[in-house]
Amino acid sequence: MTRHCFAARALLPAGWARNVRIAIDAAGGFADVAADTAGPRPGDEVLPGPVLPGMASLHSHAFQRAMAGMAETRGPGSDDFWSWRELMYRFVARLTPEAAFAIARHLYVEMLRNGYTAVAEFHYVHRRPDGTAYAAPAELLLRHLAAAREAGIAITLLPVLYRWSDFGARPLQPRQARFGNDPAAILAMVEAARRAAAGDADVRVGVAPHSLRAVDAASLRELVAGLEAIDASAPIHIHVAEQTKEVDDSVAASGSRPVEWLLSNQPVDRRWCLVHATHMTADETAALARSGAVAGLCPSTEANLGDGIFPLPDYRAAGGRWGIGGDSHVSRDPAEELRLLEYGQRLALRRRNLVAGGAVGSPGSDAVGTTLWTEAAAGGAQALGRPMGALAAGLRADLVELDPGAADLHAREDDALANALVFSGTPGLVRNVMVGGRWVVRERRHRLDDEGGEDAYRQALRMLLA
Ligand code: NGQ
Ligand code: ZN
Repeated sequence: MTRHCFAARALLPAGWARNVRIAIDAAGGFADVAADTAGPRPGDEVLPGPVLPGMASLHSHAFQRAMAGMAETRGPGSDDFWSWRELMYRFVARLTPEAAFAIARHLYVEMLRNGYTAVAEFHYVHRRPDGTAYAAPAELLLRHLAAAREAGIAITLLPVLYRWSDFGARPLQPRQARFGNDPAAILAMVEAARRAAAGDADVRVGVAPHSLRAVDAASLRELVAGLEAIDASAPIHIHVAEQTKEVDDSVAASGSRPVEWLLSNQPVDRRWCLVHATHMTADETAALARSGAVAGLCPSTEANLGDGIFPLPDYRAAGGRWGIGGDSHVSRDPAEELRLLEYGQRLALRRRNLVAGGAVGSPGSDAVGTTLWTEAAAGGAQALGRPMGALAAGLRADLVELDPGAADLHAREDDALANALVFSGTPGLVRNVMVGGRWVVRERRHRLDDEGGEDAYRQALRMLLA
């Protein structure tokens, strides 16, 4: 049966609209979204607060949530991305399937509360600490599916191919033993995840070659061809050019920069998400934009790890698509990620209001908050391979209603609402969240609040941090 919500104000693909009547079908999709209607009809669920499309987080390593704040003490040398990675490896060595589940479920509920309705889980911890396979090789991957289902967030599962420790097919180091696999093993995980999720409209499965450091050219070709044979439009995500060392090592190994190499050696198109892509030349920036792929920007993690600043104005000017990811989850709030994204550009360029105005696929708005939310939601949807990212017929019914009583939204309309969401710096402006037609957060409450989800997370922390 079709039901209806009535939103006094909603952010539609063409911009903010009033008196929006939203029809939701029995399968959890938007059947119709009509602006400027006469008003709610009897039986409509009235949403007095501003309504926005649900946001996708296009890059997550869920287990890293439990490390947030644990790597902020100066070590013996000069700390950087690579010394952070050593701490992360020590932490991941203790991860159990039960802890992975408890952390992911806790994280996904936190994300929902702030307006994320879907996540791409870039999952590479496949093996036991000693490097042997679990009885079911997709054990840990499928724990994330179970966590997403209990939380009520949509998920795109991306089992990761991690074969080598560096360019030149260097063997894995002992602390990377939990990650290792070959393309056939990853494709078997894709099949296992697809079986576990059969018929579920809120689950998608793709793959992630970890990086050009961790995957050689032949393995990458084999993985992509194998995935295409299973699902020709499935997402493919890869970390690329996050650190200048990777760029230098890539040039030393192949004569090409990482993004340059990918664009000339792989069929990079709209299925692909290049995560970070921080360090690009002007030619790479324009070519990536033309490819139709999504740039996966993770502003809070990139700041935390000292990665650098993505050339977003040039990339957008060339028509580039982009979205946001929580990555190591030092933030779980899309408004905060978007604010940091714009602020990084302001700090680098010493100007203001940089992510605004029209871009490919969006009429654009001069309001930065509206532009950031609209473009990140659309790019995130593409990267997840999930019909979402806008309030529009045919897409999954994912929406976020802000608190109509919040002082920071008071006496504001339209673009000023999105600007307040992103730039007022006030957390907790989200009140209700719907995923695939189901309310998962109501009046800021989640079903698991009363069911001990927090206890399992605390237990995992005690074990991991002991
Ligand atoms: C990861 N994280 O896979 O968790 C990586 C670190 C690596 C980020 N790049 C490991 N932010 O890239 O080798
Ligand atoms: Zn990552």
